[in-house]
Amino acid sequence: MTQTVRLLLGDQLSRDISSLGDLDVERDVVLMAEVMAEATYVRHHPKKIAFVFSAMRHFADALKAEGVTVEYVRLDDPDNSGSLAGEAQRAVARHGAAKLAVTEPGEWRLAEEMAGWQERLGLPVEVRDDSRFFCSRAAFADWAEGRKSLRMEHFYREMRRSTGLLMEPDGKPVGDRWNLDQENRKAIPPEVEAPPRHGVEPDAITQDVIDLVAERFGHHFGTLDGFDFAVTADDAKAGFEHFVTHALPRFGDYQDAMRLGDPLLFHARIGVYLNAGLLSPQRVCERAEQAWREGDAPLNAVEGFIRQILGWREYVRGIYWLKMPDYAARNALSAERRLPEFYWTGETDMACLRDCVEQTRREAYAHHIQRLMVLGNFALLAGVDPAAVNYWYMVVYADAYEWVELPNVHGMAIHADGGVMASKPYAASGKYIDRMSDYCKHCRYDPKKQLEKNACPFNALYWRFIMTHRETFQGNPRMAFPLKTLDRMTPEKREALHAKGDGFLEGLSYAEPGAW
Ligand code: FAD
Ligand code: DLZ
Ligand code: SF4
Repeated sequence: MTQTVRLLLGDQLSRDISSLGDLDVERDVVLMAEVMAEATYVRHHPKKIAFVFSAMRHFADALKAEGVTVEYVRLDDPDNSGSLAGEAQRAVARHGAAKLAVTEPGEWRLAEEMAGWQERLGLPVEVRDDSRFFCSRAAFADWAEGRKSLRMEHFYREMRRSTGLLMEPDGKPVGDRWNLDQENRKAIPPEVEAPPRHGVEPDAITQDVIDLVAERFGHHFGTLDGFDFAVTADDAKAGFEHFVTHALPRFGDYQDAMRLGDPLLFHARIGVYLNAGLLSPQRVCERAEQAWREGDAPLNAVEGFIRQILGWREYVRGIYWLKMPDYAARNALSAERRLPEFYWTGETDMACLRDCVEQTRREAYAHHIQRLMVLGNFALLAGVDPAAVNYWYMVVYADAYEWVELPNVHGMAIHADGGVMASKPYAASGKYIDRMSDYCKHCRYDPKKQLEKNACPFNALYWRFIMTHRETFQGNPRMAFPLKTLDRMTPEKREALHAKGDGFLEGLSYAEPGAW
């Protein structure tokens, strides 16, 4: 008799995951299932679905090669029940299992559902901690306990201390500074070429999956053309090594830079692998530190990179589990507008937004500053309903899982959490985008103009945003400068900027909720 059915989810593709910890190769069955419920709870980008299914199939084959009994249910299996619960139910019945073991899922909706499985399936269901993170949910809750503000920087220092990453033996940070962010804000000169990109040609398994996804999910936002994600741990590792050699040395300098038609610049494109379990955050950080210790990359690059993973990634997960489910329902700035249609079509004459949307459709990828300061900034300034913004981000990126998407969007980008994550909104005018990119050179608008016909829409929208929320921001020292600048404007100028912002928003087309 089968002892334990071990359910492995599509983002749990790590050999050392807790659900496989005490695997009995003779008696246990590992269950993996491609199900409609997970492929459609939002209409994910087809490249994300293809990545997940292909990575699942490769992982299952690797387990089988070890002698593990794997029950793999394909999406087009005629008996597929369509949901994880249904597949778990079928598998325990088929094998007469004594227990179901699973590592906790990364999303609240599934964790809630699993809480009822024991009763539904009529056997013990053991939900284990996900130990792939540096910081457990309980340790984060301990850190947060009693604190007035939960700033990433404080958390990050604790994590540096507890892991010893980039630390001197005497407990000081290497280089005597915790954070070199000031050195990570350079614009990228036109003569600096981005390194060649690492990609993997689809093999037969991936090609099969691409065909399946094209048939079933081809109508979702995004294209499958040019699929080049790694789908095995070895290839993801090779992709990361490629980054360490070619991009890490200048990752710090150009972390915030953007360039039209250049999706990656010096970024790693490893979020998709880390979140699915193909890469380990610990090993990635250790490897980056090694590159610095061996003189292959400067400290501003390596500290900046490690901060993203050891700091931001762990911190957003902690916030998510600490604050859910109320967090998702917050709408601190009372934003209620529908999502502009161009987020789906790319049809806008704003060059920055057009490039970011088109790239997102093509790649299921955009780097941080594109997500935050172009796409997110516009949604913030326009006052788009947080639910619509979060839905969009969950759909379009291959690395999107709610535990990491929600705090980044809701908290960082659109300030819907009222300041849990960020002490001020990341609102910016066209000036910021002009400084950090070459987008404005390709745009019919002028980032230096405010009220003229060809004035960059971000400018009026920025001031309209500050005016709309002035009472909320009054007394926030980090908003003192824009509020003072606003006060120095003549009432006529304020009125004209407000009206220009209104007029621009009135002229946009908006997506019907549910249309995508
Ligand atoms: P790099 O710039 O090369 O950074 C390396 C790694 O650091 C990333 O792979 C990622 O694991 C980690 N990292 C960097 N910034 C963050 C961050 N703010 N939060 C968590 N991890 C971070 N990341 C996701 O994984 N999934 C999402 O759905 C997601 N949605 C986002 C939405 C918005 C509005 C914003 C502002 C950020 C979002 N991020 C998300 C964080 C970040 O933008 C992506 O992790 C990053 O762009 C992935 O590309 P990369 O691997 O090339 O990252
Ligand atoms: C993202 C995803 C997709 C598209 N499909 C599946 C699937 O068919 N089967 C599965 O086990 N997991 C899938 N996943 C990943 C899950 O959505 C993910 O485990 C949850 O969102 C929790 O993070
Ligand atoms: Fe974007 Fe404004 Fe620059 Fe055009 S001018 S690319 S809209 S920031």
